[in-house]
Amino acid sequence: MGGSVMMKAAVLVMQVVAAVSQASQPEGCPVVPSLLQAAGYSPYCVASALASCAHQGDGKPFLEEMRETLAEVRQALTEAEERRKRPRHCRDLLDSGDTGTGIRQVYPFLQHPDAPVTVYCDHIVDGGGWTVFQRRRNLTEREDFYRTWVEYQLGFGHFQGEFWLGLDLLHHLTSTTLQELRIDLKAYENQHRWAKYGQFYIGSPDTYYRIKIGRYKGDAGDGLGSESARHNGYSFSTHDADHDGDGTNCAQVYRGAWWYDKCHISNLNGYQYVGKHDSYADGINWQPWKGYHYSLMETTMMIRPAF
Ligand SMILES: [Ca+2]
Repeated sequence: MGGSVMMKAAVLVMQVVAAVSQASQPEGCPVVPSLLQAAGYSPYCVASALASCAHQGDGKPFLEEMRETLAEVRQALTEAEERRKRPRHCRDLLDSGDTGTGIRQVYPFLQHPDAPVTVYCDHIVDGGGWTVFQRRRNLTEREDFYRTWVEYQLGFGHFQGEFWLGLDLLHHLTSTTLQELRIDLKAYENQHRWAKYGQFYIGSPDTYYRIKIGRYKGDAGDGLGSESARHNGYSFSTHDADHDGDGTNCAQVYRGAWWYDKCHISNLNGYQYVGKHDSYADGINWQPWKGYHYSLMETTMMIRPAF
C-alpha cells in the first residue's frame, strides 16, 4: 500500500511539474515568480528574468489546479502517515499509550493494511503488550473447544469469556517479527504457574500451521518446546483433520486440538474437567505440572514481539 501511495504522490508531482511547465507559457506567468521565489531566488532576480513576460489573464485556472493537486498530495501523505501509525498488534497499542486491557482493533495484514481485526489485549501480565489467542475460564457456561478444523482456522468463542483467536490470524501475527509466547496456567486450588518461550512461530496453512517454539523459561515445566514433548515442529490437528504422526487420531482420542505427533504432554484445548479426572490425558492437561489426570481451571496463551 505504501507503494501505491508513493505512486500516487509521484503522479501528482508529475502533474505539478506539467502544470509548472504550462505556467512558463505567457498565460501562466503570475505563478512562476512565486514558485521561483519559494525556491530561493530573490524577487529582483525573478523580476529581471521575467521582465519580458507579458501578463495575460489572471491565471486563476492554473492556481486552482495547483491548489487542488497540492491538496491531493497532502491528503495522500496524511493517509499514508495514518496507515503507518495503525497498530499491528497489542504491543503497538501499548507503545502508543493505550494501556487498557480488553478488546481492541488492530491491522495485522501487510498486504491489506486497511483490514481491521478484533483482538483481546493484556497489558497487566509481565509488562503487557500481549495479544491473547487462547483463553479457558471457569465460567458457568463453558465454551465448547472440541471444534472442527475450519473453526480452529477462523477462531471461535467470546473475548470476554473463553476463545480461540484462530490459526490463520496466528500465522499472520507471528510472521512479521520474532514473537514470544507466554502461557499462564491456574489450578482449582488457586495455584498459578507460567511458561514463556522466546521463540514462537505458526506456519502457513500449507504446513497445517506447524509450530516452531523454543527458549523456554518458567515454573510450569516445558510442555511444548522440549525435545521429548514432540510438539515443536509438528502440525495442528483437530478431530476432523488428522495431521499427527500417530496411528490413531490424537485430537479425537484426547478430545483436543493441538500440535500433536504421537500425541501429547500438553493439551490446553482439551475437555474442561474440574480438576482431577479418571480418564487419561483428555482434559486441559499440562503434564509437566499436573500430569495426565488433572484438568486446569484457567489457561491463557498470548504473544508479543520478542524485541
Ligand atoms: Ca493420526
